[in-house]
Amino acid sequence: QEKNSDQWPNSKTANYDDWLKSANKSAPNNDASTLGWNTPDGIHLKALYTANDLQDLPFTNTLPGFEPFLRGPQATMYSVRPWTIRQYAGFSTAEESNQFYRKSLAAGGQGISVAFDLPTHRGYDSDHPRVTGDVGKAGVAIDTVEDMKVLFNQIPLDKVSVSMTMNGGVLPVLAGYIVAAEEQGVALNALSGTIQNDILKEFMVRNTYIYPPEPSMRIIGDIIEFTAQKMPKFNSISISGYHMQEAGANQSLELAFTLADGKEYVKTALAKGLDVDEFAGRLSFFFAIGMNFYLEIAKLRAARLLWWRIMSEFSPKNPKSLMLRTHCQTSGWSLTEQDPYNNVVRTTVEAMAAVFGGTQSLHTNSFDEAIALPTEFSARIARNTQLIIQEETHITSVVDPWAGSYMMEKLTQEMADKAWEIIQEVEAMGGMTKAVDSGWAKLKIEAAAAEKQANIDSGRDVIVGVNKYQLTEQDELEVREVDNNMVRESQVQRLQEIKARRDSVAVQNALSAITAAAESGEGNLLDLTVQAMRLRATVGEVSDALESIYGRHRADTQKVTGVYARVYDSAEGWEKLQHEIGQFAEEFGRRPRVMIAKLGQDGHDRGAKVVATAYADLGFDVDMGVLFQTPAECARQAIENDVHAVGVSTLAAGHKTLVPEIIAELNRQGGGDIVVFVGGVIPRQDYQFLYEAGVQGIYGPGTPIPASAKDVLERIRAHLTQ
Ligand code: 2CP
Repeated sequence: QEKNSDQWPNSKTANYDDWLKSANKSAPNNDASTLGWNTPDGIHLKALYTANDLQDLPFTNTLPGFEPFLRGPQATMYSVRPWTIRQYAGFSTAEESNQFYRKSLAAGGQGISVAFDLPTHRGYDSDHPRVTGDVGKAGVAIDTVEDMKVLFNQIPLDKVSVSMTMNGGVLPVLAGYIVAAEEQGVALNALSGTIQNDILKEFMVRNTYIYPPEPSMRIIGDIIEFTAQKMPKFNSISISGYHMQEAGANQSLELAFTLADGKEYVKTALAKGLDVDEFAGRLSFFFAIGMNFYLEIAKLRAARLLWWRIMSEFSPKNPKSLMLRTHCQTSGWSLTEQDPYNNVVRTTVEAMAAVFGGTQSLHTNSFDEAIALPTEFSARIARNTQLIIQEETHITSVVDPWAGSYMMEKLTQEMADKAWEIIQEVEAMGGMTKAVDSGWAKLKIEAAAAEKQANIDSGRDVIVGVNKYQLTEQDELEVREVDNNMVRESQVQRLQEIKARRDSVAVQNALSAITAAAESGEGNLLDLTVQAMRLRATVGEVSDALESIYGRHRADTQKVTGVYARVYDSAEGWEKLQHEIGQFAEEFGRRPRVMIAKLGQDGHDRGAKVVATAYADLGFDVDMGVLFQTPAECARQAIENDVHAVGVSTLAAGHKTLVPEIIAELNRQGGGDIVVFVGGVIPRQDYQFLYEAGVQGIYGPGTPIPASAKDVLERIRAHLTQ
């Protein structure tokens, strides 16, 4: 008998056991229960999720714009207003960066995000002798309000929101922006934007701190107080996990440490006597979005859930105090130097994860960022990636589209639980300041980084074009180069003119008031800095005024051991290389000794730390250079420690100035026999220049560490036997 074609046929129902039986047939070892992926967080991402996975989950039926905000801080999210396209940029002089911002706003950018150069981050004026290789390199050089005014020329600061990535040098930079706005005729309470102002992660991973932790926390408290009272539309902090993931942290570690940092800042502001609702609604966050697509979406959903949980403890009355709002940036670490157009695809996938996770603001990386600063072309593709998602795909029409997915709901809760465990561990230590101070948090991230690198070097984690499907030949890529000397000269000239024009006595008095407030603990440091910057004090002078009381923080150089070897040592060649190092020791009476150094103000030390760990695991004697060394200081340490080789890790484009200088210093101080090699972000166009300067080996991103180690060993040997 024919069935009624208007009705669906009955479906035979299957249960999970039926599925397992069937799946086992095609699964390796006939065991489908292990299919999927064990994430570095210790979560098992299963091959199949079912309705059973939703049982017992407490938050699968909530709504966006309402507690616990898992589904988003706004009721309508992107269906009314998509996230802000906010591309982080800045290089060379204020004039050049201003041109770049204006073009980018005209072409669809929706907010500004300023990258400052490393001297500004570390509180040095452009004429300081420690920063010759760094001025204008990885961001724009700012010395005074005059630079700030040029930076924002013809950009209406009452309309365009401005994010500034600044931590160590936060007082003079934020004050400079405030005064520039004032002189544009914009009232303080009309300013909207965000200052990064997150010092705890600087001590863990980013390293652009100036003062030790305690006074640094006071500065943050003063900024939160000032902005809460006078700049109601300004986000006083961007509590950042981004750099933790960039430094190697897995998603749950990034999430946990970031939220624990957030809690610490809340406590700092409360200790100043502020009411939680006065400031909590203007705390914002910043996460990295890497290639673990599902985990990243889950991470953002879990972040909102956990922040609501944490903030509930402080009993705020305004729901905004419970909401996590965040900026995201696609992962710079996931970009490859090899076959770089693949990076457009990576960035697109990551951008989609950020959007599915419900970010408020997004930076998409340019495909050439593993090599140099973005060109206009690569910056356009990066911006258009977001515009295409916003305006062509209709992804924005639906709020939290992954809600209700068996997998996504389960994963969100698992991510929240994993991070919560770590947060509890931090609490047991007495909070994040203590966890950071003891070095524990940093080592946790470094261990994760070493493990990740070993997984890549041994081929377990695939990176297309790097450890699989490599190109035999690669076309040269056009890169942007900054003429560092030109920028420095023009900055120095402007500094001299300003110093000649200003009322030096008034400036000196304003600086003394800052020093006095630092010493007494009284007064608001941002308020006092605004007064000094109005009078044309410089970034360096304000920093010195504070440093005279606070001192400069020096990081210790502990490193993890054994982690790289544990993951890698099953792979081919490991034992052979260890054996060769043993032979070297027998032959020359000691192990090969290398110093891994960072020069100038480049504090990105993930690569340096991972290499140091792996080399030590292989059997080298390894010394770590002190961060922020000048070439002369580095050469002295290398000679005193009697190393065979110095490896310079460079990520901030200072190599063409600093590497020839270290070689010259080694020669000058009697260490001409020390082999110099270089690793990090170096455009291929610069290789010949470095070889001619005397560099013996260059190991770009993606070089397996054992391969570089073998090469270094051979070069040392050749040197000793020549
Ligand atoms: C948004 N709004 C809405 C809706 N969506 N109102 C009603 N319905 C909606 N659906 C409102 C918001 O409430 C807000 O108004 C306004 O629109 C703007 O939206 P927003 O979501 O606050 O976006 P935003 O102004 O872009 O702010 C986003 C963040 C902010 C995350 C809160 O902190 C930010 O822009 N951060 C960027 C940080 C950054 O760029 N960092 C650069 C890192 P109200 O404000 O009136 O509520 S560079 C990193 C490098 C790597 C480094 O560090 O070295």
